[in-house]
Amino acid sequence: MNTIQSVLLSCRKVAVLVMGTAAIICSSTVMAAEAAHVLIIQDHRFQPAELVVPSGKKIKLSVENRDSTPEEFESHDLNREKVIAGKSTATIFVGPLAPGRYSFYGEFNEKTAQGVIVAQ
Ligand SMILES: [Cu+2]
Repeated sequence: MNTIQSVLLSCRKVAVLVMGTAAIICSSTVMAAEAAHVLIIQDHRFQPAELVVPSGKKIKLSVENRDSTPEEFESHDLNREKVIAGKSTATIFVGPLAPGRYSFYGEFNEKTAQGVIVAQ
């Protein structure tokens, strides 16, 4: 085996080790971070209008606006506001939340876009 082959072989071993480490890091991250809770905006309404989430955990909300017009996710209870362009998805992190009900609404269509997050 010449030096170049030896180096290549070492590199391959390192690469495998690095990939193994990355895989371990990835899987622990997946375990720590819960899947996103999906809220859909359609016809200026939130679906579901009542979203149940676990209390005491950081919550990732994936808010998909299927309308062609922008909407603003607004919640005084959660201290969050975020504009979501039409036909796009935004991620909003909330919590960890104490058990309870946290209302939110779409500021641009407040009459119809109403919802509540229930932490339990
Ligand atoms: Cu969850």
